[in-house]
Formats: sequence, C-alpha cells, structure tokens
Amino acid sequence: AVRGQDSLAQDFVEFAVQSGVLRFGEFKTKAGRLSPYFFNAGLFDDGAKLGRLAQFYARRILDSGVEFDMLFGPAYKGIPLAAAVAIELARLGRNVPYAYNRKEAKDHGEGGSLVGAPVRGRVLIVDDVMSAGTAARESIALIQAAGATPHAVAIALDRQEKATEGGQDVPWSAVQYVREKLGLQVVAIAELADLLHYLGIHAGDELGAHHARVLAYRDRYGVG
Ligand code: OMP
Repeated sequence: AVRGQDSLAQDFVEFAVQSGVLRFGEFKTKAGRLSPYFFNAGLFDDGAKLGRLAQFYARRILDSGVEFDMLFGPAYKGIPLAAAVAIELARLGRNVPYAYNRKEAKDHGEGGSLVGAPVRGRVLIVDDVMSAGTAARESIALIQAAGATPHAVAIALDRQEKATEGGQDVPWSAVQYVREKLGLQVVAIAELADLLHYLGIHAGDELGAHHARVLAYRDRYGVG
C-alpha cells in the first residue's frame, strides 16, 4: 500500500497532533536517540480521545484481516489500549477476551502476573509505539511462557527506525524483525512515512518547520 496516501493514517496523525500526543522538539528515546518528535500515547487522556483512538486501532485490525483469538495489553500503557480496543471490537460485533500483565508478580490473592482472560490461542498484542523493539520482545516472551501463541501486534505508530541489539544499531527495524524473524503480523495505524507525508502537506505553516528535522532523523536512524 502507498502509506503516504493512506487516509486513515493521515486522519490519525492529525488527531495525534491536535491531541498533543504527537509533539515536536527535542526528545530522548528509550534507545537514547535524540528525536525531533515524540508520540506519547498516555496523552490520549480523556474518554472521547481514548474512544476515538480505539476506533482507529479497531478499523486497522479488522481491515488487515489479521486472525486472533484474544487481545493482550502489556503493562502499563498497553492495558487501557487493549481494554479500549476490546470494547470497540465488541461494539463492532467482534467480542474477544482480553488480558494484561502486572509488572510486579503478586504472591497473594489471585497470584501470578497475568490478569483477565486466560492467555491462550492466537494472541494479538496491543501496544503504543515500536521503536527499537525491546517492549515487543518482552510481551512475546510473556505470552509464550503462558503457553499461548504470540500471533500479531497492533501499534499506533511504527517509528520505522533501526532496532538495537546489545546497544548497537542494526539495519532493520523492530517491526521488520518481529514480522520477518519472529513471524508475527504487525499492524500499525500510522508509520513514520505517514508523519512525513503529513508534515510535507503542512510545509506552509508552523508544522512545516519540523519536516526537515524529521527527515534528517530518518536519514540517520530510519530504515527503508
Ligand atoms: P522500544 O521498546 O524500543 O520499541 O520503544 C517503544 C517504547 O518507547 C514505547 O512503548 C514508549 O515507552 C517509548 N516511546 C514512545 O512512547 N514514543 C516515541 O515516540 C518513542 C518512544 C521511544 O522511547 O522510543
């Protein structure tokens, strides 16, 4: 698909910018890169925004044709995402179980680190952003340890940048690694190319000023 002209992705980038979720400036990423943009999904911080976000995920998931038996939301940011997407999918007629993990295993009460529906079958992980891929690997390991199959990942933004291994940049992105090496389907509402397309369209206004900086970042850390 020609992602730069993907209208769902363009609508999503606009929604993220207007919600203050996608910001421009100087940000340090988890992998230690100085990025001219940052996507903070925690700022979809009211019911209307979270509901609209869930609609974007659900449409992408259903349009992709990806198969799944349940949703999994990795702590912490994936938890409200998986819950909201589960509600939206049910509203659209596709009711599936969902589960999430806690970061600290409990030694009393229900015990264990997984909460919600039993983790089994083909699991669709719902997460926010994939950059270098550390978070995705942790979720995959958790699902495997529960005896289920990590089958696919749905994210809001694929930053399309080089993954890191042992602190070194490698020439493929985390999404490419998860798709090609781990064999999971990855569905993203938008990717870096969509953001660049959006900034290109706004070349005349104040957002246009960020276009060159994001292009320079892609030249340094991006993948094809
Ligand atoms: P990886 O685990 O390296 O793929 O990075 C993904 C995580 O980085 C996300 O779950 C966030 O915690 C954080 N992040 C963002 O949320 N937004 C961004 O634009 C960039 C990052 C990041 O640090 O790379």
